[in-house]
Amino acid sequence: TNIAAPSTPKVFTPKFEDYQAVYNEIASRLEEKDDYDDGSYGPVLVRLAWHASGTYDKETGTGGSNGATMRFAPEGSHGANAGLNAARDFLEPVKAKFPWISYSDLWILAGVCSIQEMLGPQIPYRPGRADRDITACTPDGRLPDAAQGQDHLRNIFYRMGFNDQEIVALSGAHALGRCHAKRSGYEGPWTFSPTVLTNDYFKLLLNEKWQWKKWDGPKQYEDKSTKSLMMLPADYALIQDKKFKAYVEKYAADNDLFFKDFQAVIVKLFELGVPFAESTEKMVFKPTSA
Ligand code: ZEM
Repeated sequence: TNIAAPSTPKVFTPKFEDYQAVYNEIASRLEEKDDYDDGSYGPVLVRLAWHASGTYDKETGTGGSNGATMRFAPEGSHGANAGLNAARDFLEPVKAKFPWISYSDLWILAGVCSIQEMLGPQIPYRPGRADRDITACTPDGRLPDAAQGQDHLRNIFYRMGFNDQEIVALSGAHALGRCHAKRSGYEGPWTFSPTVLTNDYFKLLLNEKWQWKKWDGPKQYEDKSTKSLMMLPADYALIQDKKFKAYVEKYAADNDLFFKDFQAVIVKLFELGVPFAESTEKMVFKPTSA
């Protein structure tokens, strides 16, 4: 008689193709749901990935994208995260279709996908983030305050481990998306093409004349000629500070340099505090336009 050997339970180990399938699903939802904002959920998905990562503190090793702790009320209801439920809700059906991926990996993959689909540089991706519980929520105040200037930016971004050049390169993400009065109090987009990643943020910051917007909202700048674009005090600080301004000038003059430096710094941001296994493969996803 045959005695069957006890069968080993099958553990699903996702491979590159599986992550590419998640990428493709996010990309097709981006295309399909084009009635949101300026025609894309891409910018708010980039903001979700940034706010998940930007809580990192290099001294204590706390915060960062490993954990997806913004799912829980203490962190989800921090003022800085207002409105990001739109991005999290957008991704729920993707999570339901691919339940093996952690929220933490999914949010970062959505940021990577959005940047590529909005014609930015290719962003190499490594999976390996695990969701953590409510006790891993970070305290309020770790993300930058738009009302403040260069000293504050340095305090916040040095805490994550970034230098001046990296602060400026990261800020170029404001080529994308807009401010929503109901979320942050601020209003309007930074560029005329908020669903395409370009170095226009730097060009406009340098070349437009900026004046205080006359309104009863928080202090923000508007461009003098069309009054349809905006800059936050924290954006304007990048041309008030000599060291920052030198990088703004470089990126305004050279989109390839901006893309190269943005790619490097966004990978660093997305991987802050993530304990990858040494063997973790770097994946480069195929954009849908390629
Ligand atoms: Zn933002 N950002 N950000 N940012 N951000 C907003 C929107 C977006 C700051 C900030 O206060 C704000 C980085 C850095 C900094 C994006 C990406 C990145 C908004 C508007 C504010 C107020 C929110 C709203 O009302 O919806 C400050 C002070 C920063 C310090 C430098 C970095 C770094 C980013 C990515 C790498 C993006 C894509 C948006 C647009 C979101 C959307 O919904 O359109």
